[in-house]
Amino acid sequence: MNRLLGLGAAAGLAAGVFALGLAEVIAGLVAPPAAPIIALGDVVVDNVPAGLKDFAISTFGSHDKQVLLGVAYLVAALLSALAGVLSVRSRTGVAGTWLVLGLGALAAFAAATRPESTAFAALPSLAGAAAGMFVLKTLARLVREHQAAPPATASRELTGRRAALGLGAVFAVGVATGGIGNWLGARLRGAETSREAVRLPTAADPAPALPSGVEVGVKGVEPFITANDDFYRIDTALSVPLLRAEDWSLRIHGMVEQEVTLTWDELIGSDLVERDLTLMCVSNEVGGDLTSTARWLGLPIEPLLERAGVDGQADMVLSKSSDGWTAGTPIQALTDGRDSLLAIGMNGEPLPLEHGFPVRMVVPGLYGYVSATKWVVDLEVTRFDRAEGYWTPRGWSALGPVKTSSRIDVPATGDEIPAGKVMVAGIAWAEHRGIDAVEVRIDEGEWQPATLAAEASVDTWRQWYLAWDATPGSHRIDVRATDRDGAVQVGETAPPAPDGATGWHWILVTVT
Ligand SMILES: Nc1nc2c(c(=O)[nH]1)N[C@H]1C(S)=C(S)[C@@H](COP(=O)(O)O)O[C@H]1N2
Ligand SMILES: [Mo]
Repeated sequence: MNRLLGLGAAAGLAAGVFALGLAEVIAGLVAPPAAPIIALGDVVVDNVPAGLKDFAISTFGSHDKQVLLGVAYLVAALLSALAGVLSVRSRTGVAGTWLVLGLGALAAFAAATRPESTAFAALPSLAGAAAGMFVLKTLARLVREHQAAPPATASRELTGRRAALGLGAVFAVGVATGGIGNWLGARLRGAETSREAVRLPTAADPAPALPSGVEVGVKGVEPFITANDDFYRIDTALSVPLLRAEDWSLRIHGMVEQEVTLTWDELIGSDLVERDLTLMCVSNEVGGDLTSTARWLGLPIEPLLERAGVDGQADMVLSKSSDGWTAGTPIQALTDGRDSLLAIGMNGEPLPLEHGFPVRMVVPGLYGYVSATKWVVDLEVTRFDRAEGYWTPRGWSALGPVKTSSRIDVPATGDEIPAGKVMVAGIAWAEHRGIDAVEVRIDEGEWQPATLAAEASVDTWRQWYLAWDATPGSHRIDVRATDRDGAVQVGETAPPAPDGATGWHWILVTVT
């Protein structure tokens, strides 16, 4: 009996892989986000309680999506095995078939009700489920035939070989089609090809030269400019939106005198500016690494809004991505002269696909969740009392100015360091206000002024260091920053939700 159940579970697993693989290929052909695991995962992402999302980001950071997908595949594997067990236990195996159909229908429903869903969204899951039901029935029959054959007979051996062959073949085909489906999906959308063909124009208004000394030259401190591959990534997109630049356009509408549609050709032919700007995630914990700086190339948003003619009653721009994510940005932050951009370039390259290719928003001074819309395709001029961004109904503040803060990069908690001169160093930020001072204290003693690196602009983070004469023993080191408005970094600890973490970052080191 145990052996029967084991074989049943294996048959279920093989059928599950086959069904998902086939669904993946069809999704690759019609719509990548309609793949069953992606569609169901998207529903989970959009509906998890704020606390759980917060936990996932603080625990897994930029890898939260891989973890979620891993869990989803594990659940799918367990349910497939269950379907297999159910289908070998009875002659008809009807319960297993129903389970597969139910899961397929659920995924089809999820895919069909997504904001970016197309007419064919239900197809991958339904076709996958149908194929899965058929394959599972066949495998279950082979398994039952094998179990029914009298032990130690030729027929026992033959049916066993047949069942093993069937299982292996179905499994292998499933894995192969899954891989092909993914690849096909990306190829057919042509996003990567489109990106490779983009030639960024030189900026009409280049970034000001970096002053010498924006880096303090202490090993272990975050580089001033983050390489694209190291740039933190946070978004709700389980499957990265695959847009082609040449198809892109942005619609500006709502409380405006006249709708404006901006095409890619117009955008890339416009006078572009280049700026170094630091991006910060509201989910960043005290001491966290959900912040990066890049040199962005883009079109200023303010003149675009002027062209549309913004109604005096409007106070928000609701920006929307191709996959339906939204951010609500105060119009003031887009029209007060700061470098709010529709960015197309990141450190001299077209935006990487995961960072919003072909076009994203970047607004100095605001957390990403209320401003930095990637894959942006729509700007609706509206009011905060009429519309809200994606995270607001999920427990996050409608407004998200970045809080003045600082972080110790070296040494790190747990480090053992020899007594004598030790460089304590890190970064501080108060985007769009600027950092005026950073102070460090040892063992909760007097605050001592740290030396600040040169300031690139008020919109970027600033490095700092303090030469500390370390004495043997264990020590606690705290840091706090003061911004140009004279506001000192808040010392009371608060979690990221609803509008950004507070508290001083501190570390514990042992000096020998
Ligand atoms: N389309 C879309 N844009 C988005 C998000 C998202 O989930 N979807 N997340 C925002 C958040 S919360 C942050 S912090 C920044 C992160 O940008 P990055 O991934 O390029 O670092 O993107 C913002 N733009
Ligand atoms: Mo974020």
